[in-house]
Amino acid sequence: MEKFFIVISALALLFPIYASAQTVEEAKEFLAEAESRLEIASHEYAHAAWIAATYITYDSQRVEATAYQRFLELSVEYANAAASFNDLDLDFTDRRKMELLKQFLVIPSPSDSEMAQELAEIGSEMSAMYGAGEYCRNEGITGEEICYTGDQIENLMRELRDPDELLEFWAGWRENSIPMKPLYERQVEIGNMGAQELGYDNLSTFWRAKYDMGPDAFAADADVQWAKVKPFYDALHCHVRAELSDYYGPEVVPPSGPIPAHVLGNQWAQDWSYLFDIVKPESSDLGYDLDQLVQKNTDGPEDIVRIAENFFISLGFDPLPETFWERSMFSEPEDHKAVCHASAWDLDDKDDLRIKMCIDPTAEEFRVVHHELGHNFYQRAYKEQPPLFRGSANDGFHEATGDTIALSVTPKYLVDIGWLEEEPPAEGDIGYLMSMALDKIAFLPWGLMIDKWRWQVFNGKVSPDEYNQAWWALREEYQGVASPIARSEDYFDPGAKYHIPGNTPYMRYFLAYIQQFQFHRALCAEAGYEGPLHRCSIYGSKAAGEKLNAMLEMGISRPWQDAMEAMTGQRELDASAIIDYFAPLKDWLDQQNQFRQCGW
Ligand code: X8Z
Ligand code: ZN
Repeated sequence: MEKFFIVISALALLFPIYASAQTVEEAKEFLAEAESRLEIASHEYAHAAWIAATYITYDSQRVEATAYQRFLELSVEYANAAASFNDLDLDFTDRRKMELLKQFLVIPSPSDSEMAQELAEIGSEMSAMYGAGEYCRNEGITGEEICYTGDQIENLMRELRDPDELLEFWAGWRENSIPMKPLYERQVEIGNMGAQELGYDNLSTFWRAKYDMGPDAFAADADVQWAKVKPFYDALHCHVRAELSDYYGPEVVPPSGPIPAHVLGNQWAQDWSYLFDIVKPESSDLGYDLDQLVQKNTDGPEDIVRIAENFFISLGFDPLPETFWERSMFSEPEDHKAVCHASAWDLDDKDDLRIKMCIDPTAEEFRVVHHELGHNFYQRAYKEQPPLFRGSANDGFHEATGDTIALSVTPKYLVDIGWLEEEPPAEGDIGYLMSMALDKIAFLPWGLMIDKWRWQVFNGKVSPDEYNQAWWALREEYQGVASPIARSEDYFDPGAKYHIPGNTPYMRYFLAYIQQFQFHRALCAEAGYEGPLHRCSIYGSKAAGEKLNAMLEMGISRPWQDAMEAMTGQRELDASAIIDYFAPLKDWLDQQNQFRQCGW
């Protein structure tokens, strides 16, 4: 009863004129006011969040939490007020804005100031815990204590091949997330109350309601796309497990069952690219090593970013503004803690674009830089839209844009920019496809299982005393990956991945990894390319750039299906593009696996 009173009084204060029967005119006024006030609050929050992410201190977290609380409360008030216009007959644009207003936040709080404050503080605290996380051990003859940041451990685990060391870093990093568990539990509790106040069953339906289709239809479509790619994943898993078992011996990697999670060349076993040397096809030499090329041809982090920027410029996009270079964070700071996980920022919806990343000269991070710039060029393309339409068609589109460009980082492109003398012969294609599949195909079940876990946590199917067990059950079911050591509920292994404490939905990456191949196929056609998709580079194609820009400019003003159609002619997510792209590799894998027992 009391809560009801608080809601009404807050709304009455904010929008006295909307309390009685509403008109279309009032709805328009309401939207104009919401857009303008939320814009101001979001910019204030963005600057505080930038400081908190690039300079982790007690005070920067306090300032961020306060700014976020303001933004959160305002968003919740407008979201609730939007519901009061539900029965009004509005035009397409206004109706869409009302819906977007309701779904604006990632985790809504209930309209209760104390809970909004608690939610904001939990968010800051967990992000800072993740960003400041480290693993320390005594080393050398002096036994001196050496500490490794999360970013340093991530880098080490790419190249390390000693299974004991790998296990030590793997387990050491997961000590950091233990204290996150009670915070996470409480965040879910408050978020569920917030979602319910907005008329959703829980956060699971709230998160799945953002895709211009019903929440259950969305989840079902993801399963359908996954089912199409799964045979490919199974074949890759089978080959990789066999080669790893040969390499490490059956005591470390058993030839059957799931693969232990610490030996896949990545802290989270989400990208297997760094296993290339172990699993590569002997008969098909890739002909070059992108890690070495990046090291040889670039001179520090900023230079890597300039090369990626140049790709976008070649498509007809304007160069990034001077402030991008002045204000971005390209390297891990030496004298203070920062959140190294890469992100792209737009601080004023005009031109204050930045990235925050601890760039190392590796092939993986070269791709990530393209990924991040994709966000920035998208943000700039939709900045002319009204505030509520400044967003990607759905969150998968934001994630797919830079990756689509990175798919054009082919041997031909490397020749174009002078990094390679000549294109390797077609016999190297299987090697190339293998290197790409270790990234793109290996990722998909991970991309899917993270939010499957969160959906179950949100809707109560998984309770806090089952968090870790449910996590590992999904990792085994989808990825065929197992924990190398027993994990009890004392641990909170989901928290060892940025997006859980950072509260970033993850289905966006699953979608992106599928649709980037649709985008690549469409842009290659637009560029007039004919030939196998994996050899296509759209570098320098103004036609492809225009096509891409036309879609980016739409922002989220139309259902994503319209944006997909504008770009690809298709109105749906379609895994056939990724399957076509990798088809030659599938035949090769099937041959390799002929006499192997696959599955786990
Ligand atoms: O988080 C990211 C980007 C920032 S939006 C670097 N990615 C996911 C991850 O690292 O887990 C890109 C691929 C998946
Ligand atoms: Zn991203």
